[in-house]
Parts: sequence; structure tokens; C-alpha cells
Amino acid sequence: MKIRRTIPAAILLCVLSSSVFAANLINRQATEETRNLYFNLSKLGPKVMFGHEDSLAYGTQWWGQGRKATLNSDIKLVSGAFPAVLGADLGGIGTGNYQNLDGVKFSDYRYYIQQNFRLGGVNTISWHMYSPVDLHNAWTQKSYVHDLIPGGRYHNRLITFLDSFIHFNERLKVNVNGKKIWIPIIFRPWHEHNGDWFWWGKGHTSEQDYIALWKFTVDYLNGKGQNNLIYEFSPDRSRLDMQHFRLSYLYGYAGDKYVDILGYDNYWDLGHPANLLPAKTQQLMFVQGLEKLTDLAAEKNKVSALSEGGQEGVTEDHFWTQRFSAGIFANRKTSRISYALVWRNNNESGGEKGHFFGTYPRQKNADDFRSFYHNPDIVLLDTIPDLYHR
Ligand code: BMA
Repeated sequence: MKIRRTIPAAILLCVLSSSVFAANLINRQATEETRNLYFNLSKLGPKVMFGHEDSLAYGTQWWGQGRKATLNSDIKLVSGAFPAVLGADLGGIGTGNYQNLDGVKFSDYRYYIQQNFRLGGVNTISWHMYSPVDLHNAWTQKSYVHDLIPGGRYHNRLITFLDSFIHFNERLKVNVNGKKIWIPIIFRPWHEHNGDWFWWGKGHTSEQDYIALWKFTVDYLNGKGQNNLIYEFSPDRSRLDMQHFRLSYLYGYAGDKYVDILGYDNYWDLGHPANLLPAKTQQLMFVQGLEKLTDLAAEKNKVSALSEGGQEGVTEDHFWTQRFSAGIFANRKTSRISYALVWRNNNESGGEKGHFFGTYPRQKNADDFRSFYHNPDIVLLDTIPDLYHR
């Protein structure tokens, strides 16, 4: 006799609704908080988190003292709130330096990341990696990748660098109510690879080698039990062909089993000086790019983000409301990105002024930033939902 198995309707409904968004990280061993973060990022829209690189480390007019001083941020000085996403960059780790390429001590970074997590914020790490072959900084067209991937003559040096990352990452643990938690990190290695300015970039590195580099990085870190990582892929907008977005975006993409977040770095459509298109056309492209990105992410059941961007010097009047958030909140598709992070506010004491992408007190667009902050759909740390529980 044939037995017909029937699935109770309630269970079926439950299974179906939870599969609307797969929300599975590529690392099946990921910690509970990491899985929860990823799941919650996928449900954030139409709200979008605001992020700022190095926000707690320094600002245009001040330099942080790690645990020796109260937390500060240019964003907080203007709006009263810390950004929801804190960016950090490990350029310089592995070379024996105790600080990164912009002068932030790695031990201070650890503290800022921990404090941000305790306050409910999200952390992301990029890595302007010095070349493990000759310690040249990231900006060179020399071709090192082939020698660093498995089978390459300097492969062991890449492993040494990845081990230095592991050393840092393993220490990103905090005690919360007696429970040791490994702080989830959105890890964004090998970024802007479709540009030709970094040694892992297009032209001097073949697509095949780049993919081998990406895959090795993920497999190695997963193999070493780095279960707090969410992997983000982030090509640069200036080298994307908007007519063939999908094809050009996926250049160097190692596959759905190797990427969790589809990001993209966009300075280009936000008034980059080399972009000679009228502001209106740029805005159209900004909106279109976000739509195409979030469509692709939806198709792949993945989270998306504006991983990096902004306008250097924020010179344009009403940049925050009329360009940045006008694009991000243009429609239901654009606002599906989980976060938008602007790059760092360089500290002026070194003499270089005008290299900033956030706001700071008395900057000419500070009032406009406050209006942007009051948009109920933009999330800073004061309105962030609990992203680490389900
Ligand atoms: C670049 C610039 C550099 C900086 C680097 C890494 O875009 O901001 O000044 O060293 O990022 O943060």
C-alpha cells in the first residue's frame, strides 16, 4: 500500500516563508551572531545603515587615544550619533608594523571594533595589503598574484600575511553577560579588483589568478576556523559597464559559494572630478547602478551594499540630501542595500587638507548632514535595531 505523506500546512508555511531569503552564509560553521547579522541585514530594507571608515579612530581635527579616551567621531560631533557601520583597514598588517597605513594602531582598532560591537554597531574590514613579495604598498601595477596563489613560488608569504590577519581576528572577542562572543566582521579583501591601481587589479592580474586568490583566501580562513567572517565582493563603479552591468560586475567573481555580500565602491557617480557627465546623468547612473546591484543580489539570494564611496571634500551644496540619499532612497530597489559607507576623514595635522568624505563640525554641508540624519530610513547607531539576535 502506498502511504501518502502530507505536510501540515503550518509547517509548510513556515518553511516557505523562511526560504524567501535563503540567508545562508558561505561558511556553514559561522557563529550564531554572524548568521544572525547576515539574516538581519537581509531584512533591513528599506532602511539603510550609514557607515564611515575609521570613524572612531580619528577625525579631521582630532586623533583617538584608544581606550585612554572617550569614544569620538566626526559624525557624532555633527549629528549626535555614531555611524552604524564602522570601517577599518588592515593595510600594513603582516609587515611587522604596529599600525596601519593611515597610522591607526592595530591595538586601538581592536578596541574601537569591540566598542562599536558592544553598542550594537556593525564592523567591516578592508585590506590595502602590502605585497607579501617585496612589501610594496597596494598601489602598484606590478604583478604579484601569480606567484602568491597555490603553486606560486611565494605562496607561503601569502599564508604568512593571512596568518597575521588571523592573529588580529582571533582577538576580536568580547564577553557579553558572561558569554564569549566573536565579533562578526564583514570582511572585504581584494577590493576594486576591476581597476588597475592595486597589485591584484585587472590588467596586471589575470581573472583566473584573481579568482584563485579569492578562493584560496576564503578556503584558508574557513579552514582555520575564522567563523565570524561575512565575505564581501566589491568592484569599483568607475570600471563597470552600465550597459552590461551583470557581465562587468561579475568580472573576477569566484562564485556564489565564495561570496556573501555583493558590494560596490562608488565615488564615480557622486561627483568624482574625472567624471565629466552632468550631475543629473551621474545621479541617473547612481540610481541605475544600485538597482542593478540589488537585482543581482536578490537573484542570488544575497545581501548588497554600497561598500565604499562618497564625494571627496563634500564640496557640492546639499550633497547628503540631494545626491547621496536621493540616490539611495530613490525607490524600493535602490534602498535594498544594507549599508552605505563613506570613506575616511583624513586627519589634517599631517598637512593634507580636504581629503575627507564624511562630515565634521562647521564643514559647509554639516547642516545638510543633519537633515540627512533626520531621515527616518537612514540608520545610525542611535536607531540601529538588534542585529545580533533573531
Ligand atoms: C585611500 C586614501 C588613502 C588611504 C587609503 C587607505 O583611498 O584615503 O589616503 O591611505 O585609502 O585607507
